[in-house]
Amino acid sequence: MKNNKFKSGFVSIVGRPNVGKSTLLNRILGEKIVAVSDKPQTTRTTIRGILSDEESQIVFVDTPGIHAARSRMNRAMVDAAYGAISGIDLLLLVVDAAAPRDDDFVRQTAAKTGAPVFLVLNKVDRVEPRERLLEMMAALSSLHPFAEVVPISAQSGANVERLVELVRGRLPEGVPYFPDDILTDQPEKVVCAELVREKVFRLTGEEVPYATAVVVDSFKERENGVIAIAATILVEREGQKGIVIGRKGAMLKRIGQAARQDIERLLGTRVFLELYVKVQERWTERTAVLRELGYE
Ligand SMILES: Nc1nc2c(ncn2[C@@H]2O[C@H](COP(=O)(O)OP(=O)(O)OP(=O)(O)O)[C@@H](O)[C@H]2O)c(=O)[nH]1
Ligand SMILES: [Mg+2]
Repeated sequence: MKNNKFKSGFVSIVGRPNVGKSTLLNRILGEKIVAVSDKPQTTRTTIRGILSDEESQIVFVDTPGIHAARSRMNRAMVDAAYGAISGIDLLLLVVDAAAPRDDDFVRQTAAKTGAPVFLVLNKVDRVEPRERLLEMMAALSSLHPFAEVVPISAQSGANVERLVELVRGRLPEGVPYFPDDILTDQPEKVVCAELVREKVFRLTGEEVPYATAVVVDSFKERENGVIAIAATILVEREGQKGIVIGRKGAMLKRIGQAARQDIERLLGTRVFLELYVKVQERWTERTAVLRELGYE
């Protein structure tokens, strides 16, 4: 018989845009449930990813990158990230080890929580030589009494298991918050919408991703086990609609194919995905739409 008591807790993942927070969550869970792209501000809402085993349940909270927000939607994103800093058991403050240091941000963000803070240096695969990484760890360590300073590569997975071990070691005793067989508290529909949105982020250029939202209109399991999903890609202008559809529908087809593959992997079944594109002017500034999309 085990004499260890069950442990559980909430662990928020925060940091600047594009440092690899969502990549880390997907890596920890071993499944892709949140959107990742090489463009900043990919994540728009807080999303919980749940890691359960016999002795513990860790509820990781992925958050939008903290930045100087101007638009209404971006302000809501940053508010959501700050909202995830309090009332938690542990904070993972992620920095890009290959980017210039951002000491004020690190110091101020770490000071905002009452919880212990792990400083996570991500993208160490891009830091050469090793001495540089050690120097950086030493310099950053002096900014806050961090409970741990952990270098990782979310992309390759290097040291991520070790990070999870350290997180587990910090959890208080407690009961599981969620059933042990779910990866996220988001409905499947919402995860699927995110995976479609990710493809728009990845496959289209500069302006379009930021003008895009995705809503799953229907999600039905057919008798043959195939899941039929219909989703609408919202954009702000006609020109953007043209880009998303592409020449003879080529772009929409690529988006659909890539999204379907991810969704099939996640759901473990064949998927029939139908995509529509709709212009909704200035939706990123409209409260009602932002609410409906869960961004505000
Ligand atoms: N080389 C390298 N790239 C990484 C690593 N982790 C993430 N990336 C890349 O960094 C980019 C941003 O990753 P995301 O996970 O979307 O970053 P994020 O912090 O969630 O970004 P926002 O949601 O915009 O705040 C993507 O192109 C990733 O593939 C890593 O360990 N090494
Ligand atoms: Mg993200």
